[in-house]
Amino acid sequence: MITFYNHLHAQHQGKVEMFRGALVPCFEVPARADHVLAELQRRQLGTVQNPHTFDDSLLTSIHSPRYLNFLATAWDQWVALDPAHADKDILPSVWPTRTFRTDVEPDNFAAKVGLYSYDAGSPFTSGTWVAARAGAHCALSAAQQIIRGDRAAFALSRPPGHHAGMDFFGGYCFLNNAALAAQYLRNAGMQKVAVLDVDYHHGNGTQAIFYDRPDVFFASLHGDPRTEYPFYLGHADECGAGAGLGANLNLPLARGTDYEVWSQALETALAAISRFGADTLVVSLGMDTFEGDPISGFQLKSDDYLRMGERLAQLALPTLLVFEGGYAVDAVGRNAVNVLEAFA
Ligand code: SP5
Ligand code: ZN
Repeated sequence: MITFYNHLHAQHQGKVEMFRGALVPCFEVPARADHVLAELQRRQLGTVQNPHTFDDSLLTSIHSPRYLNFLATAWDQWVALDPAHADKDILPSVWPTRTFRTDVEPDNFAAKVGLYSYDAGSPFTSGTWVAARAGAHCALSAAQQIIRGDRAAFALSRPPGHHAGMDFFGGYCFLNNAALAAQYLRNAGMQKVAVLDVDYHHGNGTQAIFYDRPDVFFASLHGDPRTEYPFYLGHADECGAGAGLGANLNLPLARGTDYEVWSQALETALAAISRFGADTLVVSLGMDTFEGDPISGFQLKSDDYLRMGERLAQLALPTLLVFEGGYAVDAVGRNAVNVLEAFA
């Protein structure tokens, strides 16, 4: 399986995120992707390439022009406010919640940051736009590889993507790589694309992007949002809307879930994907379901990822895997490559 590796990922390097009233070191660190790359190379699992470049206009297939403009200019606006900002991360501190307007873009920079975000855990840094854009290009390159006839492709990138919406960042995500890939596949002639999100956290961005569409099925296994991030989406009664009714499936699971229970939910998701009649599969491959993950609550073991990879391969669909979360840095390479090796 070919891997498109985001060679610019380390340019996104947040320092701190907000947690319980304090700024704590980021969990989403460059070493995550470095370890996956090293393990891929150690096991010699196919070629690794830098992404192809794509026109920025492809990003507007998913994201709004004003959001993309914000991402592209945010760092310069931040440093223009005060040169001393150059060694500080951008974090939002004010948001337009219910009853506020979001149609008027404010001039004030802090207000813009809040307009385009939903949490204080996702620092925007000097290289965030460059890294996120190259990451989107990894996902698009992998989609192109599928269209060219490959059975599978892997987009190895950070920052991750599945929490990013049409016009907002959050959950360490800025551009929705899986959604961009799914839309690329649709534009290139695939008729029914299924996105299977196995990250510990619900893929709220991906769900929202495709919620009213019948052509992209979204299925997610995740920690129950009553207790787990991102809290405000991901419940079992979210089934899609309008023409997309029936094309969204959420399988929230309790903290402490192990592979025996998790894999039963996987069977439910795979059966729904089959009934949908998917011709292509995009997997949001988060590794934060691991028992050793520092911010998550499932109990999957390293060997379980071999079983996961085998099971995904049995669907016999062209499959694009996109790296998402996973914060047990020392294990993330082993676990991710277990999925890929068993799949191949
Ligand atoms: C892509 C992805 O996995 N994003 C996850 C974003 C989670 N952000 C909230 C993290 C809360 C951290 N809690 C720290 C608990 C320490 N015991
Ligand atoms: Zn996650």
